[in-house]
Amino acid sequence: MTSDAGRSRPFGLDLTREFADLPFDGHLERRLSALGGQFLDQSAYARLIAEDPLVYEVYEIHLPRTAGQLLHGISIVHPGRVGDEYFMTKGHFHAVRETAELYHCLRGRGLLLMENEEGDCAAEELAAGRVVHVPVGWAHRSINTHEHEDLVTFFAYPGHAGHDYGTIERQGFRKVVVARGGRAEILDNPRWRAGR
Ligand code: PAN
Ligand code: ZN
Repeated sequence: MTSDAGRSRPFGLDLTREFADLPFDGHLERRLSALGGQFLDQSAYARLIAEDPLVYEVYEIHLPRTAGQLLHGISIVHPGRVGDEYFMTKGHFHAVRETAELYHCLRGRGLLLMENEEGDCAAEELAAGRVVHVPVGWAHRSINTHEHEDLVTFFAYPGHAGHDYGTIERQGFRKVVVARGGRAEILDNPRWRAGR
């Protein structure tokens, strides 16, 4: 593993190559069991949990988690569904709300679902070449709406942002994205409740 100090020298990454061959410092895998309570169809979740499929992976560059740094890496959401609902990331607010993030979609198709604490919601399309700006104060979750291809994004955010997963774990997002007649539809989340 490369030390943080090693990353004080300039470096470049060729993101057209296989990510497993690139000099990332960390690799995180999240299986379905890490997303308990987030999917609407609890019986579909219970059926799938026996095999506990890999839902998404994150490759990271390790840098100091301090203001001024730009943390970055690659997120890969695999294709799949729980009932009608597409595979997605846990989603989070940044612990320091006044920190933004950029996502650049490299491959695949999906949505970046966002909401803020005032109750505004947004969903921006992710497709190769698209960049999405997550403003300060907006929670974000990436969702793979393709039937069989990975959704691959490059992300970058401030070093001191931190992650607040608890708020979303408790209350979910206000919107859900489901497959309806072969298309992705954004619906109100019937299970959403403020401060749950
Ligand atoms: C991304 C996300 C990554 C995985 O690096 O952390 O896509 O999603 P979860 O963190 O919600 O599991 C990011 O937004 N960092 O701030
Ligand atoms: Zn983030």
